[in-house]
Amino acid sequence: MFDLVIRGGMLSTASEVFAADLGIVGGRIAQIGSGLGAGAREIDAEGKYVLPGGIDSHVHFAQPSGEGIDMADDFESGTRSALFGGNTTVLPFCLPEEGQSLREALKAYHAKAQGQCYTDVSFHLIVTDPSEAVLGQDLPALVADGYTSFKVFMTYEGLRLNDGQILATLDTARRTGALVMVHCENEDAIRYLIGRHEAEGDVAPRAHASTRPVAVEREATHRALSLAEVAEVPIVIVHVSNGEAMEEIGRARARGQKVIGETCPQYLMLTARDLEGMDWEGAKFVCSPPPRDEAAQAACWRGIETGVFDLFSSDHCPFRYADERGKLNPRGRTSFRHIPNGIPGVETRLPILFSEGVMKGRIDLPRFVALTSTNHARTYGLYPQKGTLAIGADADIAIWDPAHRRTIAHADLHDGSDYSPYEGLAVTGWPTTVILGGRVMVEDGALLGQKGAGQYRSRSIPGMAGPTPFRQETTG
Ligand code: DUC
Ligand code: ZN
Ligand code: ZN
Ligand code: ZN
Repeated sequence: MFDLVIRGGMLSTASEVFAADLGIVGGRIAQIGSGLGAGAREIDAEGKYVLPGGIDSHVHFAQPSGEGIDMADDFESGTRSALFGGNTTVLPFCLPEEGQSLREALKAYHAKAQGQCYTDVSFHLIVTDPSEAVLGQDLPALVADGYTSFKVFMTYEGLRLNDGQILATLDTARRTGALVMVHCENEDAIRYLIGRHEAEGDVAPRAHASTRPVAVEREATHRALSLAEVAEVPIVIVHVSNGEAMEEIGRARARGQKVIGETCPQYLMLTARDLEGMDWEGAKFVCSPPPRDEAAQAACWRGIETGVFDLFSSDHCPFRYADERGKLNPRGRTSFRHIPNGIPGVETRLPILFSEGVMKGRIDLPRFVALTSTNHARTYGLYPQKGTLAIGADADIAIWDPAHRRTIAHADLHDGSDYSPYEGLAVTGWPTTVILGGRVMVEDGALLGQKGAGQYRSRSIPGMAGPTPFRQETTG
């Protein structure tokens, strides 16, 4: 007897689509096949797709964002929104505050997440202080404890690392097997452009995009890839926004480098013109890198189709729009430079790619599953426990109704922000039932699960569990 049987659905993994029933026992997938025996509970999935739960490996929840600014989501609202968008695991960032060690910061993030989550959670570590003690002792100990990925920034005062610091961090990754994600934008070039625009009185949100042009991202992408080549480590280039940065990734791969590329919904669906809205409304679309133009969108779609991108993540980084402590903070009203960077999107990531990608015939269902779940698990050390439908894997499942049509409206979403950048977008297909570890959390769009059902998950060394390890054993 199964605890739960999902009957009559069309299953998809990252490699194949097939009709089958799926039986769950003890929170794990116990059997996949036709005519399975009875379950204590049964779900009729006739006419539906049964997919591995989405894994969003790039989200920001409850992250301190500077004086007077609040992030709109804590772990409760952020994971609830993720869940309703078909996700069962999210990977937010742990950002140490001034003077805090990574270990102390993690303690604080665990405390914020404890008992609050609707999805499983794991943390990336943002490295802001690559001192000898951090690189030599703290990080290796944290990797051994299952925090196996770091993020480094090439932009933002207070976060950015210089090339030597990035190399030193990459070297720690080389020694420990951790994986480094890089935010690629040239801070000095941005500073220069901000100075020019402000001197001309060009301070509206649109100037955010003008001061972070493609060249700034392309150069930093090239530099990050070169540093990874020198350090002989794989690297993740996060939130790639345009074709020129993609070409850098292609060239590095042609040289034999292992590069994981990530893009996000904003680079497929938005352009810099969205930053031009009346009365500072463009602030709603301020994120970094900024959305670009139609040619960049088309390039990113090509990257989704052809494999330049392995990961499609939301980069959910929510601030409230009509809020003194959000996008419309008093200083942000004086210059785009003070508008917090980031937009919400954890709930709309999967429906947008399903509708615009799968339903419009740009990608097939296995590619959708790879981009939204399997590759995230493989890349960050959660596979094969997560990211696939296989016997023994966690029963983390999203049941998609491909006939469900809706127009995205923030009023229907579950995050803590007060707008969606995709308001008014018509989509076809929605994950109407979501199952976490065998528990039905959302059914036909209604919340059944309890907060706290989502657990912290430690991770193994990235890439090692997949069929193609990132680092081959070298002989001599
Ligand atoms: N980088 C991110 O990854 N997210 C939001 C803002 C940023 O610059
Ligand atoms: Zn970033
Ligand atoms: Zn200008
Ligand atoms: Zn981000």
